[in-house]
Amino acid sequence: MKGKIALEEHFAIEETLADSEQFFMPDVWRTKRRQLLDITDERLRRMDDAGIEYAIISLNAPAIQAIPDPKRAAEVAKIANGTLAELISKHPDRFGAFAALPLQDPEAAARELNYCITELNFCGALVNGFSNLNDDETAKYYCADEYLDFWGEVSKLDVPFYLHPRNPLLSQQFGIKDHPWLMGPAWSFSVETGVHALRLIGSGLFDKYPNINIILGHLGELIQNNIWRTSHWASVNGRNPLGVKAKKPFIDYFHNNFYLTTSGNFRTITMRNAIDEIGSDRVLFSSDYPFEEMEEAVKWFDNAEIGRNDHEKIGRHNAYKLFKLKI
Ligand code: GRE
Ligand code: ZN
Repeated sequence: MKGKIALEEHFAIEETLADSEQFFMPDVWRTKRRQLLDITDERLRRMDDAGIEYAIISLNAPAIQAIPDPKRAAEVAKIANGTLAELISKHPDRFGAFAALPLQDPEAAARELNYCITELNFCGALVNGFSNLNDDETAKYYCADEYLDFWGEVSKLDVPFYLHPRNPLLSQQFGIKDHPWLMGPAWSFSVETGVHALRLIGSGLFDKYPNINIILGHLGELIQNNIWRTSHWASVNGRNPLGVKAKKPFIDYFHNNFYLTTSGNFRTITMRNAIDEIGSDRVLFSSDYPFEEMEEAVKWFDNAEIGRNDHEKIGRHNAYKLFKLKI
């Protein structure tokens, strides 16, 4: 399929590059490093070959979210967003951008988002899970009341918020102790991100701002497989026994406020499950380059046994509509 749009596609700046090194053997890292720093050379050629017309680029992980000093986090976010705007400026028909946000300081994050959307023409924000504040063992999740004004800005600007994975805090890693392979994309990324998304639902955020759209990668970070059961127990007959603030069953918010992408999860039965659960209007193609290979994503997606209309919707149309693109 030609004309695909992809939206979990990463780059890095010198200040954040090292965050991705841990996931690769040294010889592979040399290649990934080069690919993270490139936007318009190898990446663009491979997009042409893969039938990806347009990619929305975002910073690598955890990057800004793991900078404990809020001032420095805001500085590096500004550098990343400015660099990205400059790098894609000659190819407005091929690249869009997600803002990196210093959510250690909700006001600074709201300001940066506003600037990126209104001045730099960005498509939304991509945030790598919770933010460390002041030290490596503090996690700020965005379900907290102090983030309500930030979400007000997201709602007002009416742009999607991509909740991208990061690893859990060291102190939360007991279950994976001595099994380091469970960290990162193999398992922990999804659990951490899924929990954060459920926290947003339970906080009642989507009752206050019903137009907020959260995007989850990796075909739903495990939530889609369990949402009925989560909803069944967390929303027990509206009795609210567990401090849930959300007014409706969890599954309603999942269906109305979430989009899922295929990033790094190239499995047809999982995509079909996503289509069945959330609807083919809310599933979007993505690759997760350069952490995954665009060619593998595309070969899988283009040949996956789903309806032709679904290929069009998931490969292009849904993103076109969600981001109000004019390419
Ligand atoms: C990602 O961005 O999703 C990612 C990483 C590092 C390793 C694998 C991966 O940031 O999918
Ligand atoms: Zn990613």
